[in-house]
Amino acid sequence: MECLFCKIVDQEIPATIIYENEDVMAFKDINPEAPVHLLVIPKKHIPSFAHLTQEDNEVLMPKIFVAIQHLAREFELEEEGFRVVNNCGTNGGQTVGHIHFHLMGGRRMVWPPG
Ligand code: IU
Repeated sequence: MECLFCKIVDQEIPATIIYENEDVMAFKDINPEAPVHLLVIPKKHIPSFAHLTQEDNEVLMPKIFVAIQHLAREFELEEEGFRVVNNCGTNGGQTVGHIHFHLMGGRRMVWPPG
């Protein structure tokens, strides 16, 4: 198995895991671009947003968004705001082929992203 994030899920390579339930995991981005920079992923291997099935959309994605909301609260990001990012595919700038959502906060973001 070559997927780095699957290896993090299986704890074969280290990560600072912040949150975990049966379906979802969140860990600190190894190269943070904001004071809070977490990656929220499904444990199931899905290569990108473009690969989500209808069942993923109905069953898994709500769990991802509940986890993001929980983490935004836990890291006290709600009052000042935060950003949730999914990079999909080559043009989206995706570099790891396991769908992930960046939860970033603690500084003022700029728009548009590069
Ligand atoms: P992207 O959306 O695919 O570009 O984001 C991948 C992120 O994964 C990026 O911010 C990396 O810093 C991060 N990351 C990580 O946290 N741990 C790793 O072992 C690897 C990448 I490889």
